[in-house]
Amino acid sequence: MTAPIELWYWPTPNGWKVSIALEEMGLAYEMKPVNIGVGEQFTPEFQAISPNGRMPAIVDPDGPGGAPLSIFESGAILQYLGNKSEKFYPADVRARVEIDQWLFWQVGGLGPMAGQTHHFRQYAPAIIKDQRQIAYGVRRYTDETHRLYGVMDRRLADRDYLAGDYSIADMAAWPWILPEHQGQDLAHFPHLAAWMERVGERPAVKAGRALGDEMRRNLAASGKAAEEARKVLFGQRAR
Ligand SMILES: N[C@@H](CCC(=O)N[C@@H](CS)C(=O)NCC(=O)O)C(=O)O
Repeated sequence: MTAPIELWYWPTPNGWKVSIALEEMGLAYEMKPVNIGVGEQFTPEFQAISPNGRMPAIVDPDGPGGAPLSIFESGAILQYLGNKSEKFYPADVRARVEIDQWLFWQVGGLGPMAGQTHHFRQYAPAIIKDQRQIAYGVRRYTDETHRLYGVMDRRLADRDYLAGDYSIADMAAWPWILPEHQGQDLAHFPHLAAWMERVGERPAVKAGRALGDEMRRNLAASGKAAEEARKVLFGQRAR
């Protein structure tokens, strides 16, 4: 029996993409917590796997040729797992290009933009005293997230999934639709709302989304631990 894939993980939207994929593909894995609120992303052990100091990352002890392989960046991980399992990422070039477009749209657009929306709406108010200083950021990223929701809604108007059959593109995007944290109302996006429900009902999505839930801390909360975590996450300069 081969050793399980190591999943270096913390329960956040980027982490959920990979926990959902591993569950969907039925690949054996072992979760290695990376508590990003206390700085575990900066340890030499983790940075040897993920030089950008961000999770998720994986180590497959049974990589190509039987040798171990480590991977950082959620999009690259999803492509690798899709190739390995031969599930949710067909080899046909047209099908694959369709998926890759939406996967890259998520990792280069929806994820970073919605991430900034979270930052300005949820965390910045606890860091910046003068709320006028964050108003532009709130508006800029909330509006951009609104636009991206619209792109997805139009795409899903005549299909059930982003790129043909259910795929790694859906696994990447689903964890990032968090309307209550992003100043959005799904009532304006009926096709996106239906897709959220369709994907969210899948047992593997439920299991991946729940992985390590008990470890999660509300960074927007008051209290010493949340304040310390905000310093770790939002006070970074070159190390
Ligand atoms: N582009 C990366 C983004 C990963 C990312 O930003 N991860 C966040 C959590 S969602 C993280 O590790 N943050 C730690 C930090 O900011 O120090 C990916 O898609 O994997």
